[in-house]
Amino acid sequence: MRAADPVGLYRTVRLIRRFEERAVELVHSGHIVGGIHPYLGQEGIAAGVCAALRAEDLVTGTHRGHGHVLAKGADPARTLAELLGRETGLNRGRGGSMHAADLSVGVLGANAIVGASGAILTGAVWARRRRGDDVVGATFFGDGAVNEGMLLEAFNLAALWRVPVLFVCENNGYATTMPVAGAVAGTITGRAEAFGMPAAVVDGQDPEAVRDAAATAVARMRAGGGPELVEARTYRFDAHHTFEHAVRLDYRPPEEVAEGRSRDPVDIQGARLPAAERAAVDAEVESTLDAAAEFALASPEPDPAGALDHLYASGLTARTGGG
Ligand SMILES: Cc1ncc(C[n+]2csc(CCOP(=O)(O)OP(=O)(O)O)c2C)c(N)n1
Repeated sequence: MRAADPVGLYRTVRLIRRFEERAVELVHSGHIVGGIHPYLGQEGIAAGVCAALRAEDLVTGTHRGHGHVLAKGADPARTLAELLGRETGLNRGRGGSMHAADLSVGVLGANAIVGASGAILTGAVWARRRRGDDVVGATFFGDGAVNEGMLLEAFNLAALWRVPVLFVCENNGYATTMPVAGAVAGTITGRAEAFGMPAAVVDGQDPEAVRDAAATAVARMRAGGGPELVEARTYRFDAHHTFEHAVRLDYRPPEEVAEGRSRDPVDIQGARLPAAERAAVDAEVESTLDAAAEFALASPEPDPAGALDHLYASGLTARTGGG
């Protein structure tokens, strides 16, 4: 678990920032195949929400999911190895960027299907509580998910069955190139309110504001309240996906990007620390990530003979084709 105090929050946002910047470099150098969806600019949301959770609580994330995985406490070295498709990765290189999971810290997985993470988490928390486990969950999704039937069905069942799930909308203003105003009728909080869920808007660039909003909701959920929604307003500093670094898409005015980038969660949180303490955390993060990169790059790729391993929890072997 990562700490919730000002230094701990700074360490988490800085770790995610530098992890993502290094991952982008590894895409450009050809070591990460297929590219990634960078979480740059949105770090304060994962850091703030996960700071309000306990180690045993559950989380699901999105295609832009490394920040959620790291904020919940996954090992950066094994997370990076997963992005690189290595046998030492969180999921032995089978999941990659968009499917990284670490059950040991309650991360049920990033998820490439827009809107799916909310349904998976609702079912998982419901099942664990029926078993008697004292857990709550948080699920992250973008503004692009708020019109997906699957997510709205999850809102309905979570509210009906009072499943303690914090629905966290990361509203970065765009779903790929589609602006929110062109896709979302009504409001995002209004969707939650329609199901009787408390809903709040929070500044997603301020890690402490996110932590406080999440902590308020989580305390109510632990006391027996049902699900809640937080809409964190944020801005994506980089591309939707690293493919945009090769094919520049013209959908965000430069002035808007400059203004969005001017509110940087790393700087907002960093300004709350004495300069020497901030520098010490920066150095610590750098050495953690140096070690992570060395570990990941030196790790072997999975043996192709094991391509069908781990497909079935029951241990059944997949058919190799041909009936
Ligand atoms: C069900 C589904 N529809 C479409 C896509 C293709 N797709 C991948 S990311 C994305 C945009 C998602 O936008 P948003 O939810 O706002 O998240 P952001 O990328 O801004 O973090 C889309 C449409 C998908 N992965 N899944």
